[in-house]
Amino acid sequence: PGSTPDFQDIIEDRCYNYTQRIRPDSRSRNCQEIKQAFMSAFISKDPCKATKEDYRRLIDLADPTVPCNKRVLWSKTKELAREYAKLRGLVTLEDTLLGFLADGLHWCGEPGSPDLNTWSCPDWEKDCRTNYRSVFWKVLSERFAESACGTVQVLLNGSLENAFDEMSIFGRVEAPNLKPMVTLQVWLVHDPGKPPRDSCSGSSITKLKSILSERNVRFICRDNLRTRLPILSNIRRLRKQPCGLFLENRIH
Ligand code: N1C
Repeated sequence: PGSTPDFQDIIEDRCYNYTQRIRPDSRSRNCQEIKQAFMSAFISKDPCKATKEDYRRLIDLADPTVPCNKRVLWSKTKELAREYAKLRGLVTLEDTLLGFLADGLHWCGEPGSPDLNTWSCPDWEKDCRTNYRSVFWKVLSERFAESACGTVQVLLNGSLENAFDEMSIFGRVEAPNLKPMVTLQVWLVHDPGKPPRDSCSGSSITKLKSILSERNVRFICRDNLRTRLPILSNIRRLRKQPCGLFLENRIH
């Protein structure tokens, strides 16, 4: 797809919504300035030549502060992770300003034009990895992981053959950027109707464990947690579910 129609208006609306309604306590932030910084990161540029540097100003304007022990990462479990974080007062990247602004959107520009490209933006697999959307999530995810402290949780999808995917952002960017002495708590969740396809002792999680031990990151894994992926049922049902993730109280 090309850029999301009305990209600029969406960014602006979301920014006001976030800074005035969702997190009115957050540091005062200038939404016009943030929108401008976002646009100037990619407008008029080759859509396959995104760099970290392009986003530096935007990131400096909206750097999140998230307390220790509060971060939730995910891979192929986005909706569930968001619900889980919300119930427990924890934070996913989409709960920070920049993650919230860009969630679900597409954007790119073209050289020599002041406008967004609305017909086609490059794809990570088919065209180029250094496209503006992929680089954005990479930079944000990297910072979110490397600044984490205490216990970080991650929800992985045990209904897949490889719950830990080395090519995902969690696998490529977040896990390898956790700091020594951080503890990673893995929750391996699977659809209640089906048998799990991966487990804490499976080869993909073993691989994750070895990446972490090289970095002196501590590792805890719990599996057989049944829940719908993505959440189709409402929160009340999840609370009642006898062996569901939401009744686990082992995390702090
Ligand atoms: O590639 P993934 O998941 O492992 O990435 C998820 C991981 C999370 O822990 C987040 O902190 O990386 C972060 N992240 C986002 O927050 C995010 N929001 C939207 C990464 N990607 C994000 N997106 C888009 O979804 C982005 O386009 C990316 O490629 C997908 C990630 O999907 P995934 O494979 O389920």
